[in-house]
Parts: sequence; C-alpha cells; structure tokens
Amino acid sequence: MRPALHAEEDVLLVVDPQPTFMALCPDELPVPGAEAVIPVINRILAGPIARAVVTQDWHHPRHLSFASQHPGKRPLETVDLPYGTQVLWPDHGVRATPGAAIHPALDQAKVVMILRKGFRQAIDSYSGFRENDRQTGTGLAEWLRAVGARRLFIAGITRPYCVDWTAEDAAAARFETWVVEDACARLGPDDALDASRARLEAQGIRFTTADTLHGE
Ligand code: VGL
Ligand code: ZN
Repeated sequence: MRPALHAEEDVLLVVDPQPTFMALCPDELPVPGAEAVIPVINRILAGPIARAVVTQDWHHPRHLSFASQHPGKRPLETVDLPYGTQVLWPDHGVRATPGAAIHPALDQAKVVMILRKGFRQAIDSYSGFRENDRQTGTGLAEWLRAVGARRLFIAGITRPYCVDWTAEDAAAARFETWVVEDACARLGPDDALDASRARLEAQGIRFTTADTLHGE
C-alpha cells in the first residue's frame, strides 16, 4: 500500500542504468538480467510519477575499485583501503566510455537530474548520497530537498550494492524511502540479498513493486 503520488514530493531514483552492467558489455561488469530493468523502469516513468533522478557510475580509468589496479587480485576479492574494506570489480563504468552512458532505451523525459558518482580515483561510491568512506557527500540530499522531494522510490542496478547503499543513505537523510523490488537487478547470492533487505527494513525502508506505482 502507498498513499497517492504527489508531483512535488515524489521522485524516482534510478541507480546506474548503464550498459557497463549489462550483457551489452561482456568485458565490463555484466549482471545477469540487468537489461530487463529498463522496460520496468520505463513503465514506472510512463505512469503518474512526475520526476526522476539518474545516478551514473563514472570511474577514473584506473579506479581503485578495479581489481586490475591491485596486482595478484581478482574481481570479487577484497582489499583494505584507508576507509575500510573494498570489494574489487572488473574495470567498469569508466568515465566517457560507451558502457558508462545512460542506457539509450531509458525514457529520460522526466529525468531532471543526473548525478555522476565514484569519480574520485581512490574512493568508490555505491551510494548516490555518500561515497564509500561514508563521509564524502555528493550533494544529492541537498538537491532533493531544494526541489521539495520528500519521498523516494529507488530502482536500478544493483541490489545489494548501489541500490541498497543508496536506499540506506536516503533513509538516513530522512526521506521516506521505498525500494521498487522488481525494478532492480540483483548481484550475488540470495543470502546476502536477504540480509541486506532485512537491514534496510530495520531502518524503516519499505519494499514495493512497479505496479503499485501505477495504483494497481
Ligand atoms: C555497482 C559494483 C561496482 C552497482 C557499481 O551499480 O551496483 N556495483 N560499481
Ligand atoms: Zn562502480
């Protein structure tokens, strides 16, 4: 259940809808089924929601989250960085490469803000609000407040990484936060996803589906 949508107060936050995470880019960070979220998100955007924000992974070509920058390490292994443990990934989301573009099929008519994140070479940024050092802000919370946003619906790529970290920071910034579960791509084992969902629910974040945003 949800109350009626309000044009000024409700924003769809689309996390990382980029080919770098899709089968289109097999040498980057393809996530099974990631391309399937685009039509689901477009369907939400065709409904009563009035505004959307897109985040875009926008990494330095030698970003420290890339396994390639750590001799002897492979993707999904971890390293200890000054801000804590960082999972390593294949090279992906490299700024101004085709894979880092917003997917061309995403309907951008209602997208009023595009926020690039992870652009500092030595800090990753899963969340659209705060980098992985948990200290460096992106300005997104302030921007959302400036346009009168109060409630956020979050969709995109991936749970439990960028979507869930963004949701957690959205709730911490006191937005009413919903994750649109069937509009998200999933990466990794079910138990990690379930644990993350429980963590988010404990913080008051709710889960919904794309149909609900049409009032169905
Ligand atoms: C993501 C890993 C690295 C994501 C981004 O969008 O979930 N995951 N960079
Ligand atoms: Zn990334």
